[in-house]
Amino acid sequence: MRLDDHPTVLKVRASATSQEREEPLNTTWLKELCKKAGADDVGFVSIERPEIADQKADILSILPETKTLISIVSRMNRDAVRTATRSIANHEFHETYTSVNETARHIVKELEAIGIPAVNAVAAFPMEVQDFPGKSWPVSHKPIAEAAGMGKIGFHRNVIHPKFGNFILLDTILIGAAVTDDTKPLDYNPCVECKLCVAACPVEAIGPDGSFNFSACYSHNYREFLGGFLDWTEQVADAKDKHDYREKVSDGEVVSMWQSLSFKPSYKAAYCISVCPAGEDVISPYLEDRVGFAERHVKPLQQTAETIYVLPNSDAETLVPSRFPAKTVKQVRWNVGAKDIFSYLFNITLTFQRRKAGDLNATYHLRLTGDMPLEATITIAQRRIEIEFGLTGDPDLVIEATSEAWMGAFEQGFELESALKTGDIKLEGPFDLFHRLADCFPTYGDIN
Ligand code: B12
Ligand code: SF4
Repeated sequence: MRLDDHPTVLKVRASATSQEREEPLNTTWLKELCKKAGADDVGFVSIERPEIADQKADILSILPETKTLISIVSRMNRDAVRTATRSIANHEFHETYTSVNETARHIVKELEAIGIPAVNAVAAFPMEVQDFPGKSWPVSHKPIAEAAGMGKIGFHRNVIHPKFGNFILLDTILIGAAVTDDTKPLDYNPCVECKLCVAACPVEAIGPDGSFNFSACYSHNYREFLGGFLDWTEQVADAKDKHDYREKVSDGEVVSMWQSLSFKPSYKAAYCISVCPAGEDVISPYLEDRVGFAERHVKPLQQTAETIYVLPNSDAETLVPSRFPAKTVKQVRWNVGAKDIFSYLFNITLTFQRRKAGDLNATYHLRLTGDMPLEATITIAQRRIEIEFGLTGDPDLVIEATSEAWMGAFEQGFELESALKTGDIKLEGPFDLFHRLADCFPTYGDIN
């Protein structure tokens, strides 16, 4: 049969709805469509906007026709997210993830029906995790939401909506059409810098100076997600017998893992979101009685008796027993392994421990030799770390090392003296600064 005579071709050609559409799409109409589909708020960002330039290539690899991004906001029920009964809070997170994805799918269907290419970039999991620990999220919703005027990133690094506060989850739809009007970013940040998020986080992932300790949040809050699951399977594999296993993992932990695998994974905390008073709909009780607000919403979380997962020699390990006597710490392994020296250097920014850095103020020149030669400058000052490629500024210590020796330098059992003897590491400057640098990180490697 000739293609021109095929029933599909004949039907399409005879059809009046030959998928013609007017472009640019009218944003009043599009906003109405999104709200009808269930979005609580919505904004539009052109693919050409500078705020999202670093994401453009990733976005076009998902949908090459993309011209506009629709940022979708879905509200969570506040008291469910706030309660110290975290199974209820977790249910609220998961139900909202499901509903924001359903809203986005519905919008995509409507757009596809009128001939507009569209893809829901998905609110959370599933992600591209097969490349773990590489970047697994196809699209970063937070910067898109900020560009679309849906809110601003607050002290705790979550987007705070001007009205709904941080009790929202985000999603992005990529569409192959231009729109009449882009929405503009907010001209203020709804975060009131009360630092209740700092007070509530059991692992101080949000530093009082606004820094974010990725490894602290990831090791505790995400115990029953990616890396924590790898660690748990290794505990099973390494156990000599059931008694040995029971010593390492409590029945409650096993059952909790079962629940996460059977239903949806449980966040261990997410307390930063629970306690945030920002946003027009949220802030009144805080304005009326700040102490009372903290008693009601922060204290119950601080006083919850629970296991807190920490990396060996991390800030959290030291901090939890003194700040939260009701909580018990348990060491876990850092398993966001690095495949090459670039990801290794990035990895150390994720595991930097600000309190352990203390008053260290030093510039390190790192010269890596061998298969993966590289030069980098590491600066530690005011409890923050910065890494730049190339050698800049006056170094306090020059470290020359083979890439392998350098990658092993923070592992359990590393001995500087032997590395200096073999010549795998050479230092120019006070040796003490090498130890001070290593002390800024938790101990990587196996837990005894
Ligand atoms: C990666 C991720 C995380 C990471 C990093 C968090 C972070 N601050 O970025 C971890 C696992 C720690 C995490 C925790 C949580 N997350 Co989260 N997370 C994401 C994800 C997938 C991407 C975030 C992102 O864009 N990061 C890049 C830039 C924009 O953020 P950044 O702060 O500058 O970067 C930090 C990290 O991302 C990290 N990083 C950057 N690049 C890379 C690359 C690699 C390989 C690695 C390992 C790390 C890493 O280093 C940076 C410095 O700390 C998004 C979903 C999505 N697809 O967008 C949800 C998202 C940001 N998470 C969300 C939520 C709710 C949470 C939690 C409350 C847990 C929960 N119940 O869901 C906690 C809150 C922790 C906090 N205070 O930030 C919501 C936030 C909603 C809002 N109102 O803003 C999002 C948007 C999901 C959604 N669909 O709504 N999350
Ligand atoms: S709890 Fe306070 S400091 Fe933290 S994000 Fe919310 S408003 Fe900002």
